[in-house]
Amino acid sequence: MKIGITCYPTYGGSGAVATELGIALAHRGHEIHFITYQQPFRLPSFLPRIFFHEVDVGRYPLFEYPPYDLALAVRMHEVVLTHKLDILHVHYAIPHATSAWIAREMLEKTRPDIKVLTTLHGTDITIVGQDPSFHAITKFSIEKSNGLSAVSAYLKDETISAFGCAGCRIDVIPNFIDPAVYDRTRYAPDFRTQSAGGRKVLMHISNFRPVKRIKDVVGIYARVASEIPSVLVMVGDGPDRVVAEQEVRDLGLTDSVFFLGKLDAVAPLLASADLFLLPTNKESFGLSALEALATGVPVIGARAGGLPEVVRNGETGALCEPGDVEGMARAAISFLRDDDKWCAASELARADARERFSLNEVVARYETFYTRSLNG
Ligand code: GMT
Repeated sequence: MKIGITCYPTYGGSGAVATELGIALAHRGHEIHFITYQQPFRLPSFLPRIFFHEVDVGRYPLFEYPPYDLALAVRMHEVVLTHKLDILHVHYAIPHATSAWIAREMLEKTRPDIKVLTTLHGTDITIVGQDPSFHAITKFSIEKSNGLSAVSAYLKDETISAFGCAGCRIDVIPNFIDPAVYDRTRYAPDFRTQSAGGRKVLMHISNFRPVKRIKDVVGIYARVASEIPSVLVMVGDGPDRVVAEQEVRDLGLTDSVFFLGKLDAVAPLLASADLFLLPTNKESFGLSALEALATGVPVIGARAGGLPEVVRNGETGALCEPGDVEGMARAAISFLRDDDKWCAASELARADARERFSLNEVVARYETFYTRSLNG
């Protein structure tokens, strides 16, 4: 198949999943065309059967808000015609599903067979899509897609309750990991040996947006650190990084909290972690948590959104009510104090991630999703 993939190419789970899906599909013989405003961050410079088409919005003094959605639609239209694509697969509904719908309308006469498939990832449904400014267009674009998938059953249910989507079929296709990459035996635990000085390592990776409850991450760590020699490693960047840095200063923890900024490859770093913290309000899936589990790192997080579909509470980690910083800290301490408990959770996490979320199985489900839409 010839598949166009559109996603947010910079940092974020949806862009990571979309890019790794494209790479895996190319390995399986499909031709992949990324149509994005920047080279996707997880895409290496060259891979066979993978092409990158940059969307250039241009600049014009009249445009205080350059119409990216239209530039994207025009680029999609052009790439479909030039490269004879079968499918446009967009990740994150806004504005990608809308641009793809426009492109399909433009192709009505020349390529009436082109299919638009949309994968819903999270805040496109739970936050942005429900904002009154975007609700109607999100509902419209979802309903106009030829196929829909959501990364968790929770997100599927949210989509139906927020948008109705009468008659929409939504396939639940979870996110995935490459077991060969998320394998702690492959990497030297450099952070642990060189920066943690024998202390336990707690880790958080995100784009530091308010939904992530970054202050809770620091709060959990502060309670753990008062009982167990440990460090906190914060990976990523975003609007709440300054909030977290201030909280760390206020709590006098600057010597043991490390802000590493954005990193492209997190697998080697995860190999140094003892616990992963993800107290997000409503995580539709929690790709970073899955990457941690696959690396054998138990996850402490919120019993909300799709995270309970990823983390087995009490087995591969612990989930508490959102905002229950005390409870999460107690759970973290119980894993860090008991080596047997930690080892059992770590091994189960690694095995469970491989059993339920391995790249090959999940990518095959996307292929079925594609084939069904082409035949439908
Ligand atoms: O929806 C977002 O907030 C952005 C998106 C992203 O690009 O990182 O995150 C969502 O998609 C990821 C990949 O499917 C999921 O692992 C995240 O849980 C989800 N984020 C939220 O639901 C907050």
